[in-house]
Amino acid sequence: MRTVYSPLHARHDGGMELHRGELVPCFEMPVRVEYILAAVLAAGLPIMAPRDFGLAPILRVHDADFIAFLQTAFAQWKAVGKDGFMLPSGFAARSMRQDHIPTGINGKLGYYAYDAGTPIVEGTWDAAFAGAQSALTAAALVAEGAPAAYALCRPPGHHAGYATYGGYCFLNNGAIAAQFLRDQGRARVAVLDVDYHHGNGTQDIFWERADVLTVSVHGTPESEYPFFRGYADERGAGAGLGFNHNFPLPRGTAWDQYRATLEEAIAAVRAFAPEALVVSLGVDTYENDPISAFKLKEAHYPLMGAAIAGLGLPTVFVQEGGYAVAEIGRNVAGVLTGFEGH
Ligand code: OKP
Ligand code: ZN
Repeated sequence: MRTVYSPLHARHDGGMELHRGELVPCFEMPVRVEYILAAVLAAGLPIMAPRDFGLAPILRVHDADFIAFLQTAFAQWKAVGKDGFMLPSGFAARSMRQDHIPTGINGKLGYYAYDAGTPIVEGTWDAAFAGAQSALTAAALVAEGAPAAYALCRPPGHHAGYATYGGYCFLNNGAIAAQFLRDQGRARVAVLDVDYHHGNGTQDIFWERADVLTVSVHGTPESEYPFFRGYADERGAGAGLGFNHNFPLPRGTAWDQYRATLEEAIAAVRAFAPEALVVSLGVDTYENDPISAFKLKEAHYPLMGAAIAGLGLPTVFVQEGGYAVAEIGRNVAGVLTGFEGH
């Protein structure tokens, strides 16, 4: 399968994030991509640049005012004399107004963001836009008949909702790819999210939809980010009721338990009989990940890829998390080669 990659990802270099009460250097850093690129090249996957699909397929899953905010936020920050990176410091939480978007930049940040760990810098929009184009290009390859394609997106996407950002994510690359496949005529599309963190943004976007199944296997939100989504009783609403499946697992989960749950998730995808699959591929399930607590080892990633390949579906892999930077490349390549060689 081909890897779609843009060097523009490097324009997003967030600086610092608020992590468990302390301002620390961002875990989600540009060098992650260099390790992944080296590993997928070593595994023999050809690299290509994204095509430009413009804004229209992004606006199929995101609110137009939210997108305008992402495009202009840094300029507004500069206009009030600031520079560097921006983090919100007040949020539209319970009992606060949800029906008014403040005109000032600090209010806007708190309106659209839901954590203080996702800095925006001058190049964030360019990087996020390029990542979305990579996801769209991978989806187009699959729509055109490729059995699989891999979008090396950065920043990640699965925490970005219809009109919200957080968890290092701004544009939901996996959701954009899934909607693109729908718009190319695939009647039912499934998103399988194997990142350590619940894919709350993808769940949000397709919550009331019966044509896009969302399935996530992740660390329990009782203790793990994003804390307020990802519980097993969240099953969708309206027409989408029964088309969202969450599989939270405890901290310390190792391969045997993980594999059994992954098989349940895969069975849910199979029962939906989708015409295409999007995999939100985070490898922060790895035992040495600095912000996560599963115990998967390098040897398990090819097994994960082979298990996903067992679905026999045209598949778009979209890069999400993974913060043990020196090892994530091998783990990503392990999933992709395990998928191809199953
Ligand atoms: C993004 B992805 C914990 C801070 C966690 C957010 C983690 C986002 C993960 N106190 N910060 O799903 O890999
Ligand atoms: Zn993650």
